[in-house]
Amino acid sequence: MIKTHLCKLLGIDHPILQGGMAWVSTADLVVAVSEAGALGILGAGNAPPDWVEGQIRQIKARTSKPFGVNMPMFSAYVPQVIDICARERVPVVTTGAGNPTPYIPALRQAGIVVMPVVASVALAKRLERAGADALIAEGSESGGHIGDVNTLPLVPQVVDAVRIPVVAAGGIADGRGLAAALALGAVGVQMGTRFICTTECSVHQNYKDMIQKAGDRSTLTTGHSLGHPVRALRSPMTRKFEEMEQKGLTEAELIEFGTGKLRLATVDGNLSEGSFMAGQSCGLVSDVVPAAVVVQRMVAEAEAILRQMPRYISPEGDL
Ligand code: TUI
Repeated sequence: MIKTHLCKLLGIDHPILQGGMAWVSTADLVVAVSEAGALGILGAGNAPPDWVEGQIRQIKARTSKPFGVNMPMFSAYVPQVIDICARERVPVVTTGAGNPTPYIPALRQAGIVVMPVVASVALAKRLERAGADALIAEGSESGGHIGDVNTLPLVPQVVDAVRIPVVAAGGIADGRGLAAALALGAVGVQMGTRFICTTECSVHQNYKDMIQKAGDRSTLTTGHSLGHPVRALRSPMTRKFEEMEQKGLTEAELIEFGTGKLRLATVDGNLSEGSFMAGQSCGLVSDVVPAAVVVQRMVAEAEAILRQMPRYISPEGDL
């Protein structure tokens, strides 16, 4: 077992969060991860409030363990989803893709643990002042919408800048990543890509196949011209998007082209048009296993690594 403050804060057995992913982390995956003793997080994305409410009810009917809901700040339904989370007594809310400061008081008042995703030290400091319970420092190795600082430098800088607990995200897919995150001062990790390749994740098989086949250089970022870089697996869609950006198409045209492409990947497995968002850790993922196996493997591997560490400081050395 690896126990940190995160386990106590959230009431979980293992210091591992499954990142909330729109169209990807639906009730089936959330229940599996939470039942495994980590924290499953529903990806609310831009989904209508009725759908989010239905998913939360399904999760509560199938597990009594803690779980979370992630809401990106660009969702059209943020206030309604917050009301639902308060009414349904959702234990944890994570936010992403923006500054959630205006919503923190309402969430805390409802007894919800608030954990915003940050990609910079500046926002980390602001959100600590605004009342966040903990932060998720997400480096640009992550999939989807990202900032511009990598995980290895970002996490310790955020840890130094705030007093609240910090979770590391971006580029982590195994026990080595968990051990490294703890060494950086984080209290745990959040992973997205690794959890896509689980038996309980409901995305199209093509998505899982692409991640399993991917290597270290299989992802790229697009959307820099929009100021919102997105990391995804290289595909016909990302090539087309790159061409359109190079041609200097307007923001509205690029957004129109991009809209709906994530759903084409997750639901339809559309290889030519879908946007298969994934992090650079895709090169570390080579099987599809139950979420509980991901969690158990990861903890066992991190534990073995941490136990071996004293050999580097013993006077005799082991070399
Ligand atoms: O939110 C994410 N990742 C996402 S959201 C998403 S949905 C999507 N669908 C289609 C196209 C594009 C996106 C896919 N992936 N991660 C959390 C995250 N938040 N990463 C970086 C940030 C972030 C960036 C800037 C958080 C705050 C921020 O603040 C800017 C400000 O307003 O101060």
